[in-house]
Amino acid sequence: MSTLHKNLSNAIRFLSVDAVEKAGSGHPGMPMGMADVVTVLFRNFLKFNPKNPNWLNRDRFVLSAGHGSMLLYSLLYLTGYKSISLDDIKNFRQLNSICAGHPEYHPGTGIETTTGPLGQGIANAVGFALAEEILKNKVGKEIINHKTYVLAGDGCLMEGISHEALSFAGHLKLKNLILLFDNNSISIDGPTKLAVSDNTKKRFESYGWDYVDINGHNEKQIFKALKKAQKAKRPFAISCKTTIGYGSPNKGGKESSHGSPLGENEINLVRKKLNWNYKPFEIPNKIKTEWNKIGEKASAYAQKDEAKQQKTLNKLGWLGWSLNRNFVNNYPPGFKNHRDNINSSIEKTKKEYLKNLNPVATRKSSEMFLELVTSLPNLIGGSADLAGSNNTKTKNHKILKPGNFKGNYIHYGVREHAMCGIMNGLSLHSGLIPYGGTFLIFSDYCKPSIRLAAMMKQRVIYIFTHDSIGLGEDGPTHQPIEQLSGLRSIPNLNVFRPADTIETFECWQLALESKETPSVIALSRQKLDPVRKKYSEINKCSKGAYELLRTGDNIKVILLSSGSETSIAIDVSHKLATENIYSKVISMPCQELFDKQDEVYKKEIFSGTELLVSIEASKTDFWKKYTGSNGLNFGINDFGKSAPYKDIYDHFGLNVESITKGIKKRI
Ligand SMILES: Cc1ncc(C[n+]2csc(CCOP(=O)(O)OP(=O)(O)O)c2C)c(N)n1
Ligand SMILES: [Mg+2]
Repeated sequence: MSTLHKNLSNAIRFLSVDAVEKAGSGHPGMPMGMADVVTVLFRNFLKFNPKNPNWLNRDRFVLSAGHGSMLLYSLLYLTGYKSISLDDIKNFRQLNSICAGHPEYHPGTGIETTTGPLGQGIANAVGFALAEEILKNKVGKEIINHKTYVLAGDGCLMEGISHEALSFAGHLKLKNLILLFDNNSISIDGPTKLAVSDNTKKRFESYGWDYVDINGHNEKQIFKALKKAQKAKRPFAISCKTTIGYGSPNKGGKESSHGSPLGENEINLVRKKLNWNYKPFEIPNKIKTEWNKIGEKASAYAQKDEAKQQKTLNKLGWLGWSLNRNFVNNYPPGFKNHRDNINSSIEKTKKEYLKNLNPVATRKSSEMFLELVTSLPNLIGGSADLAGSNNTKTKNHKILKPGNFKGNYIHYGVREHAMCGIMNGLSLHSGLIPYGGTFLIFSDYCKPSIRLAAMMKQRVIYIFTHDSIGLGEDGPTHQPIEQLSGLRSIPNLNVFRPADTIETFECWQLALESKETPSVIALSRQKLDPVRKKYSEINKCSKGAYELLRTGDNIKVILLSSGSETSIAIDVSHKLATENIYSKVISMPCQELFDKQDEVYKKEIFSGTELLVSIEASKTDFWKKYTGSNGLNFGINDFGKSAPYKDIYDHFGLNVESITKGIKKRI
């Protein structure tokens, strides 16, 4: 091992050790173990630009083993990113420090994604690699042609999502994806053999990956493996045998170095053993300069590449333009025309629909909408093996195939969790807009990735169909009850549940325009009667809730509802009116948007009477914030039933008769 390599990698080790020590918490073991591997990667292979971290054609580096965050912060600081200073590192894990406990995505900082929940980063990396292939196909390899590296540990590979994502990457032949496995055979509880005895090599090979075993502390072996990976025809895994807490005489190779400070005495011993005679946080100029040179060299290459790209991007019209700007804000003129055409076809279709007013399942309404927007080149659809049920695939879609990335529709297979983790990667890469479908009940299989999309402010759209007991005979295992409440409780996530075709169109439009908030669109399996029968240019769903109907001036009841229950609310309202009990119906397709309205609007919605009633075929708790404890909540607080759907509605008292009776008792 060269002295220079030793010095470079030790700089990462000691910054990590010192930062964890100062913070009084953190994970020194992984950065100490993987310092050699990432030093070779950043020094010899990674294409990155500290001067422009947003450089479109940069290699993506994803730290899936997010607990080793200090490894990433050290690298960014040492190579000259402005986003991380030595003071930031000294503030590791302190309030508002960029050096948070686990890496938190911030555009333009070199932190490509938020990691920490193990395994997520692997799925994100598959999304990055897939985005690279998709965009390369659209704009040419002169503009996009880069690698995605993901560093994953034993924990990431034990997580179920890794199986889904790795298997999918192998299937698609994502040749620019390289996984660095920190194979230290230690996790928190001790040696991994306590819990796992997989043959990792066979596992990867069965997925269709190339796989090599190396000594992760041997500079030459690391170099050789990475060199080989550059030319791979399929995704490439490098299993790096490492020692967790490398350099620590008493804690190296042991779980005790995983997740707590080494302690002053032990750190002194590490300093001796690795021959590092510097104070805490001191990186001698000579070594800092060498790291800086690595950053400078990378920048110089990147700048040349960027200049070359700029010319091509200019020729590519609006797609190139928007790519260059990460798809945000101010679209160029070409795009505006395109969007205007799409928008006018949306309005035309709405008007056509309003002439007939047929009952339509909202999943079908969503398909009608998708047919109109499939030509948006940044929209990438898909489903976890439920394309026909979710109605996510239209006749205008082309399927994306292994090794052929021309399509705009992804068959994710039965891999809900990976689908959502991959969609995060697709979105993060440069602003593609991914949408993916499954049944609402299986949003539980997606939840960790949805939460991260919300945290990272990504425009990911979840099409969750079969959104209630209305799915009928498949029974309680398939009938969502508490799922809407669970999703509504995630910050920065819009949960739309449209009541008919017009609302579905409006909610889809809002989801597409929602640049910093992911959206769930919950859709019915069963046909729904239209509740909006007149054309309106205004997107009424944009305020989250609006008055749909009023049967008289002097109202006694306000009925709040969403989705398939809105037409029940309308019927209840009319029924009550026949007995001179007047009411208004508030359609509430999106609680989150409503909660953002000003007090005047909220007051207007709730004005007129004290008795508020909610009707939704799901858990009732979340509605109580509007109805209060004196209100009435018609919903389901138990698991569903296997039966034809109308019988289940009757069973749970979700019909006009039972609800009217319940309301009358209170008036
Ligand atoms: C989904 C998830 N489960 C549990 C944890 C808590 N956790 C953090 S690190 C870790 C062990 C990881 O082992 P490994 O990947 O081998 O990391 P190493 O100890 O080698 O650094 C666990 C269980 C987590 N971060 N995410
Ligand atoms: Mg480990």
